[in-house]
Amino acid sequence: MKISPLLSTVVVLASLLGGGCLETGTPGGLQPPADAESPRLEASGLVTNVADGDTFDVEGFGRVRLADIDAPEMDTPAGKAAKFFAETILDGEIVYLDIDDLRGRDRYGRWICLAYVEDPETGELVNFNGMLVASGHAVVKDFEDNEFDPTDWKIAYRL
Ligand SMILES: [Ca+2]
Ligand SMILES: [Ca+2]
Repeated sequence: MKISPLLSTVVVLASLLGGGCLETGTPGGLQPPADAESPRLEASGLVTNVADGDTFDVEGFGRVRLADIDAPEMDTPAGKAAKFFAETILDGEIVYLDIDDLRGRDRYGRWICLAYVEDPETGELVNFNGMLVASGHAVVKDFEDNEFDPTDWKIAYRL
C-alpha cells in the first residue's frame, strides 16, 4: 500500500482540518491536471448535507457515496463519530469529485466518487476517501466493478 508512508502526515492534517482550520474558500475553478498522477476532477460543488461517514449531498449534483470504503452504520457510536468527522471537514465546503467511469451511480442512485477537499494551508487537494480510512473512521472495501483502486491512492495532490 502506497498509502502507508503518508499515514502520519494525514492524521496530523486530519486533526488540523478537524480543528476548524478548513476555512470556507472559493473553489478557484477546476484546473487541468499538472501531471498524469493528478486526480481527474469531473465535478465539484458545495456539500449541503452529510448523511453518514461515507455519504453526502452536493448542491446541484446529488448524493455521493464514497468509493471503495465503508464507514460504520449510523446506529453505532463509531458510525456517529464517522459522520461527525465527515461533517467537520465537508459540510459547507466545496468538494471536487472523480466520478466512477464504469458504473457512475450505484443501485441507490448515489454517485460513486473519490472526493477531494482543498487544504487551505498548502493548496493541495486531499483525498477524503483516504483521509477517512487514515483517521480510522472507515475501512477500505475495494469493489472490483468501479474504476478505482485504493492501492493507487495518494492522500494529497499538488495541482
Ligand atoms: Ca472518473
Ligand atoms: Ca475499486
